[in-house]
Amino acid sequence: MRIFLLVVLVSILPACWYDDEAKVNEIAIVNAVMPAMPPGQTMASIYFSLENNTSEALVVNHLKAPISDHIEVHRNFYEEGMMKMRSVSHLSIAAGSKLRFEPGGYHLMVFGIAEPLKQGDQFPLTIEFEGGKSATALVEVKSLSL
Ligand SMILES: [Cu+2]
Repeated sequence: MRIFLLVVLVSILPACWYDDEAKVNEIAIVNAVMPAMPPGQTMASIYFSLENNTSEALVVNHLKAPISDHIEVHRNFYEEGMMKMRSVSHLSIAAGSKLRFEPGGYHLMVFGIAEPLKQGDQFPLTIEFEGGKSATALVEVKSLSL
């Protein structure tokens, strides 16, 4: 009888672990990086992939990081041959899709950074969505030439 119970437990446990992992990855912020900042600079961009593995569209509601209380979604565009950027007030990520935040496209813009961040620095980024869901990941500061 004891042996039988043990066998049952061992076969159930891996299934539970797998379930937990699937829940953690419902919404994922992948490969989040910020270019290292030159002295005197107070704003910077953040790039990453945002994966929506839920069955509903996600609408970005609020962006949080301890380095700033002012973070916006931006998008680059061309106008008269010049690369410009504008603030995006409504951003929706379709169910089961992935959105890349990358140079020349969508990015997060962080304002009012007190101390320029250096290569190797890290900080947490939280994206809150309408309806109460959220995702958090560590942003790594890297020397990137973009
Ligand atoms: Cu920008």
